[in-house]
Amino acid sequence: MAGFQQAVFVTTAVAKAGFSLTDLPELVLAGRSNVGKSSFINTLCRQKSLAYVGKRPGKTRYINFYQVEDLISIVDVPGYGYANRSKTELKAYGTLMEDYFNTRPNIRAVILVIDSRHGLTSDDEDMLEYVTEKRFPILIVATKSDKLTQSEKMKTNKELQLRFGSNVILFSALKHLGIEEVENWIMNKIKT
Ligand SMILES: Nc1nc2c(ncn2[C@@H]2O[C@H](COP(=O)(O)OP(=O)(O)O)[C@@H](O)[C@H]2O)c(=O)[nH]1
Ligand SMILES: [Mg+2]
Repeated sequence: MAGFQQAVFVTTAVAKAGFSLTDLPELVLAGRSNVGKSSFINTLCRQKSLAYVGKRPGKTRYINFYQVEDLISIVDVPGYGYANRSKTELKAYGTLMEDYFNTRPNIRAVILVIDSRHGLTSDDEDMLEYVTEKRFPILIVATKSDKLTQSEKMKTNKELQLRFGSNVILFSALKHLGIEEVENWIMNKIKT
């Protein structure tokens, strides 16, 4: 497996009817809005603009489906924790997420992308609880680690490892750190 270089964008879904028709093993990417999910996808797939990277904290309301050859489907679900969401928007978000998690039989693992500077926020804890209940393998990717000093990195790593064991990887899209570890983790969970 020569990495995820051959990834392509498949489709964007605003609702259940638009979900990708693939039956490939599926990897879900979840995280707060603006945490660096799009940058993570681009870095993992060694592409500059496969996924849209926002300049300002954005409201990505849609589910984006990507595919790596005939191996794996990568699904970027909408970022949460965006402050100025109306009740209607929050309800639509909940429906879309429920529809996604309840209708996809091939989900193999969930990557929860967090900000390495902040650890898990209460929104992250909610998401973690949600996917833990569904019994998916979970990887914590702590991104933007380039913003940490060496000693902060060690401290963060230690804290996260105490809780999540080997299912933690410090990552940086900017410095391209953690890519191989992530690839290995994914391949281990995907192969059956
Ligand atoms: N320093 C640094 N900035 C990052 C990193 N990953 C993402 N960013 C920045 O964080 C902002 C949000 O990134 P984006 O990938 O669009 O986040 P998303 O909303 O979770 O998809 C952008 O300004 C990125 O350039 C990283 O590893 N290091
Ligand atoms: Mg994004």
